[in-house]
Amino acid sequence: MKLFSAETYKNRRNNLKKAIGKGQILFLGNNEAPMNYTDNTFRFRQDSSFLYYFGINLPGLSALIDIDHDQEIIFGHEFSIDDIIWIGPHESLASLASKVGVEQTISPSEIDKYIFKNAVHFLPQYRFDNQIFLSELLDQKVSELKPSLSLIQAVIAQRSIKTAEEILQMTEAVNITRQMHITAMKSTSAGKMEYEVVGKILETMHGHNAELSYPVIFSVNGQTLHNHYHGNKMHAGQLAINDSGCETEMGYAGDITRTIPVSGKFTQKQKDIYETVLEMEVSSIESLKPELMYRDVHLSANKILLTNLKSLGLVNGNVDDMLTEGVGGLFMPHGLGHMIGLDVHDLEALGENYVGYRDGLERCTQLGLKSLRMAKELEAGHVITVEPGCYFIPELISKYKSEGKFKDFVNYSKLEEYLDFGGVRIEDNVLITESGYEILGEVIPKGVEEVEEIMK
Ligand SMILES: [Mn+2]
Repeated sequence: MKLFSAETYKNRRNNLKKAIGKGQILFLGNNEAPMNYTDNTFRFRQDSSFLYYFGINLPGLSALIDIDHDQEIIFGHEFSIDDIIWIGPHESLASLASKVGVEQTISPSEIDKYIFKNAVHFLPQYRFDNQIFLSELLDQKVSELKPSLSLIQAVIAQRSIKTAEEILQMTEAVNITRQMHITAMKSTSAGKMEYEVVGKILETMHGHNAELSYPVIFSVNGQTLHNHYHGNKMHAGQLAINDSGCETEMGYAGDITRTIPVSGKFTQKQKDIYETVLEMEVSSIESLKPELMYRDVHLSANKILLTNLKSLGLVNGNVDDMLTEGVGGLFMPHGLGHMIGLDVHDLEALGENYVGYRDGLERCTQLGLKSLRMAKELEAGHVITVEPGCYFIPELISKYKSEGKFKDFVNYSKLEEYLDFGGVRIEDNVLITESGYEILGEVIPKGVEEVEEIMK
């Protein structure tokens, strides 16, 4: 099992203890999740906060930091001979625990002897089995469990700032993801099925001992933002969106999107939209630096979108007025990006608004802005995705047209020509540095000529 040094985990826990001050902190690791019956399970994925503070990538664990008694305990079973018969010999839990700087391992059945029900901080639980476990442990109804706000905030503050060893992991994730994207570019052609390309993407990924950080989005219907259907035959003249990324053995994620022409060559009409999105992406990235509010970057990207759509005759009017009205949401109904780290949408299990918003910065309800997961000021050490897009969603266009929405701005008759266009999205993962930014990983082709060259 790949682990950072014991010092890394100890330092992380010590910083957390300082932030929380007193009481106890309980972290629940994940359990195996049954797929169709108990013994047939989904791929095991450890909880990211558990990984961050305790590193051990095994099911059935929980861990206690008792600040008042200066004690750290990992609760879990040692492997029995029955386990070993089925899964083979394993390093003992006690030995793994000592590698992450924890000297005490205790059977889970003892946990209630160590927990002070009124002094224990815990995070929001997204898995039902852990909700039930906590409910029974603390004698509270599931609906009445109260996660600790101070713990949520402390964990977010800590995990948001990536250290050099984490950046190495994330760079590795992006570099494998890059190979997945180059494979997709090389294996896409007219007449093939989408799933054939998805198969190649997965083959490349598994060949690097990586796993998906989220389900692959590969589709000629890119206007559907999270399209996991891969059953279409691809035709010349279509665009395919490939939004796929992997996580390393240690759980750090990459999240990259490229949009490619099925035929290997962009048409002029596709280029117009593609280069608009590319301009949004590049200019957003180039503006990144600490203290910049990410919501402003989202809005600047929208401004480029509206300016270019205006020159294509798809919208008319004053661009700033359109920005205020939220016209951009019709074409880009999602946010510019999100934090990324051990989770592909990093830390969202703790509450999206705690991650991307702050006191005095409320989430806007306009289409587009309402899906902006990261709005607050950037800090050195943040890693975020920059992923502008432009989509033509027939159902949304026809709804807005029939409601007369944005009728002073949107040229609905010209939009008729784009109803079968699909969509374009381009995404990179970017580290905020003291002096600006750094795109993680080796360059992944995104210029029109570069993409066409690879697809030749
Ligand atoms: Mn993303």
